[in-house]
Amino acid sequence: MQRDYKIFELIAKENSRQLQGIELIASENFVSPQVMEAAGSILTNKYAEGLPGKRYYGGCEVVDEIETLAIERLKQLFGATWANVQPHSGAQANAAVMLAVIQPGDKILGFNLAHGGHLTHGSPVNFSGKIYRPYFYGVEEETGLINWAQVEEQALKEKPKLIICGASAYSRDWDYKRFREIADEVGALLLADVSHPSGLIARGLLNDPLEYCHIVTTTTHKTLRGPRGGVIMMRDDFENPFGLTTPKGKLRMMSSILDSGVFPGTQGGPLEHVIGAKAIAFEEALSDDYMTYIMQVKKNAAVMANKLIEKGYHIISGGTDNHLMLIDLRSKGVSGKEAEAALGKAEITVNKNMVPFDNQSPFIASGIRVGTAAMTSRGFEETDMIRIVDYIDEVISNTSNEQKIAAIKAEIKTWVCDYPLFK
Ligand code: DSN
Repeated sequence: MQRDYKIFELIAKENSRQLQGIELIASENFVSPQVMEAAGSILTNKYAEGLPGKRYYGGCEVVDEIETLAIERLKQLFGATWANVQPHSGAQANAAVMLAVIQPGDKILGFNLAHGGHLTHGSPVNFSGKIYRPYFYGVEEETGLINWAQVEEQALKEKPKLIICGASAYSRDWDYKRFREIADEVGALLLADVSHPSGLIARGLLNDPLEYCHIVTTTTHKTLRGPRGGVIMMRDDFENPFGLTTPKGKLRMMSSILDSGVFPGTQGGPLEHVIGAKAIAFEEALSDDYMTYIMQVKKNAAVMANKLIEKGYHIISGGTDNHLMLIDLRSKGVSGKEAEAALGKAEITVNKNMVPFDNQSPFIASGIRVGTAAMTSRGFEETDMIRIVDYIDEVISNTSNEQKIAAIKAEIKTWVCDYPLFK
């Protein structure tokens, strides 16, 4: 077979891009070489529909061992008693949960996308908003913190079947206990999607969603630093409240219903090469090295937020408890789109992001979201965060000064190329 030089040239080009730039997209990270090795392995050749020990294809003995290890390691990492490691992504994990626990037309209550929520929490352009009836809570305009009065009011008024907590752009910790009290009051199931902060949660740096939420989903590639993918977990399995029975007439357990939500509900064959890579990432996340890493992620984010505030930037909610922050640029007279483009020219990669109560469209947006998980994997520490903020500020204060931005890009390239992608 002829080598596909075109694609490998492009991969090399992307490698240089990653190496030469400052990666601040809060949902990205750099994985270890062994995670990449497993993800690029011959496991991709295997079909394994079903679950370990219960497959629809022969020859699954080895992948059964791999998938079982992934499940066991994930359970250990989060103190879960049940897990499914097959979702191809966080969106797929949420789709599987919703398919399993609610019916088309049922009401759901999630965090408003425009305030930092996620598409799969009920956005009208997503399956979750098309198949189900979405209602939302947001943050308070003044504080940028969860608007509890709105959560309670919406829950009591609409009596949703499912309440979702978790976000894509919220820098504070979540009070899962309070959400559970509200869910219990209205008879809703509670799902936490902790895709962003799951690495911090796993190592006890943030509240534990599994203590109060019926079901927890997360991606595996953000702070958890694994391959791209998703998982679903529970700490306490329970009999389904919908009256679904086994062939023997017993109420089915939620674990079995959630497993069916993944396969055959929303997915076909699991990606065993990715599951192998997930297993490695979970073991890494249990290590002392990862503990040092994730503590540094949090410290770096706090330093970055403080330095930005010192320079006159408005951080939504006034700071961060996790790895990310949402910067409102309205006071700087620059849109999120302009900031993203100008920073991009300097090889500082961020994403424009709507801020709560934004008066711009999502394509323009008034803010940017930044996170520290990726650069911390490259070995960046507090002083490096201060230098990054200085660069961000220089670019944002000079968005149309091409010469200045080119000089910053050159400086950044010389600086960051000394750091490997994964330290
Ligand atoms: N795209 C992810 C993020 O950036 O948060 C969520 O799906």
